[in-house]
Amino acid sequence: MKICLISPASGRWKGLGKKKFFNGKTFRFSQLSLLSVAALTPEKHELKLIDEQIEDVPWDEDFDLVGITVMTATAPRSYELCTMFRKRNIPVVLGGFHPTFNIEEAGRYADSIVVGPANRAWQELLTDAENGQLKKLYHGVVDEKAPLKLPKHLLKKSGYLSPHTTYATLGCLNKCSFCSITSFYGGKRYQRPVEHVVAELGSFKAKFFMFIDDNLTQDREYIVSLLKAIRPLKKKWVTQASIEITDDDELLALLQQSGCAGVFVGLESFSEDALCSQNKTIKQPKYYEQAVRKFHQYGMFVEAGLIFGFDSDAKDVFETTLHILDRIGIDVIQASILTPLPGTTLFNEMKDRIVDFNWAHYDYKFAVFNPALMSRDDLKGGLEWINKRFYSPRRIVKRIFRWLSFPSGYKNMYFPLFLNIAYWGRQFQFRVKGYNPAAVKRKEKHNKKSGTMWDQFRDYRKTG
Ligand code: B12
Ligand code: SF4
Repeated sequence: MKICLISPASGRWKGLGKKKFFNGKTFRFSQLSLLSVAALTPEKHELKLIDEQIEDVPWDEDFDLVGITVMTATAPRSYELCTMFRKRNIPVVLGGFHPTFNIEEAGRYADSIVVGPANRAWQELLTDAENGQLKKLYHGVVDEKAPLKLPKHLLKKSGYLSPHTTYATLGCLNKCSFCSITSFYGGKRYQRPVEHVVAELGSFKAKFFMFIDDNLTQDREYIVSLLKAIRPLKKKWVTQASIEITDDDELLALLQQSGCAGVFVGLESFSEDALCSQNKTIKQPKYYEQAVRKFHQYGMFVEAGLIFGFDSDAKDVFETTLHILDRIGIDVIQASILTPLPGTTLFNEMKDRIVDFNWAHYDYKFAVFNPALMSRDDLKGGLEWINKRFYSPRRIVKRIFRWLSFPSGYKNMYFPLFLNIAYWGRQFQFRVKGYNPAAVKRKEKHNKKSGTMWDQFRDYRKTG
């Protein structure tokens, strides 16, 4: 069969990679979802892999089967593609997080749905498709013992920061209520044999790679043996990690020696109330400064994941957060709006407060529910404001000088510098403006007291 696997994109993401400047290459670092599906495909089939952020869907080609990977934010575009392909009598299969949690909805658009991982399900589905007997639903399983032999030649490599991404573990044992991982992996965590990971890393031609693991460091015994095994490869890499590891100097030293240049840490908020409301109290915010210092001491930059829109977040949360970020020395941020993704505990808790069910808005940049202490516009405006302020050229320069003052700062300087410029470019390219809702409130108060010139003029006219 001739099979086309598609990673869809819509709105400003579609074709973003074709732009000359700030084309989002930095953020397009993994296609493991589709590459993993491709790797499970017997060689007798012909495969094409399309990433809509970099290339167009080849409408003039004939395919026997189309497979689409779907996140909630890309669901509307995926359904559009389903309709267009099915008009041409080409059967379409949907897989990934969104169809897994929305079987009925996805089933209205596609011929088949793969729930969970592709392993086993995809091979069975292909046999059924060849026999013209596609079933509506397939359930997959994780196979952590299978070596990853990913057909990376299918990628348009120039469109990615690095085609060298991999994982050592899948899933996470924590239960943060806004996160889809716990439900997707049934609260379990899977670990690949260390020797498989090392063999795969050894095959990477480039020095730099990325672990996409959600919580790489959760099992100490495993991570220690993995780090010791990858140390001789002399690679440079980044990953997501939990802040609690900053209590473990031996582990931090091993991370540094094995080439870890930086970590993405989900700090989420500096409010303890907010973290408690989401089952996320791994470390209290008062320890964040000390933790960041520890990462820096071991030569790792810190990208903080931040979420806004918790019920305890008032209008001043953006300026307060910016102030703390400057003070504690965070190098990079990824700021998001609290988003109740289907399949999460948060979604069930918030169902009645959601006012926007357009899935395309579930990309962490829109307020899809009514926040408790501000308006939806304030939440969106505040998020854009903090992004713009944090990535202002003045702050970037300051951060880079601070970074250079660290003992071996110049060695890994490339990473925070590159990320800061990339994020600045994104705000610039998407014409992000935003506003500080707290400042607007202050201004309103001030205006009420003294009255604006227009108010005075109007009053004057009224009273003659
Ligand atoms: C790397 C990554 C990205 C990369 C690349 C994504 C990619 N397609 O390769 C980038 C940076 C682009 C990205 C962007 C976003 N991401 Co992201 N991302 C991830 C991450 C960390 C790893 C994905 C991965 O490679 N996993 C490893 C592979 C092997 O597993 P997999 O993707 O689940 O694929 C398996 C199955 O799902 C299934 N499958 C998947 N697709 C298909 C298709 C077919 C046809 C079949 C048969 C099977 C199948 O088979 C695969 C093999 O077993 C995940 C977290 C995670 N652990 O999955 C979040 C995650 C997928 N991202 C998420 C989100 C929300 C986003 C964003 C919307 C927001 C953001 N800021 O992160 C944007 C989307 C922007 C847009 N509009 O397009 C959420 C999705 C939740 C949801 N319900 O949609 C996740 C789960 C993170 C989380 N903790 O909640 N992401
Ligand atoms: S947010 Fe991070 S720590 Fe929490 S469940 Fe998801 S992956 Fe685990």
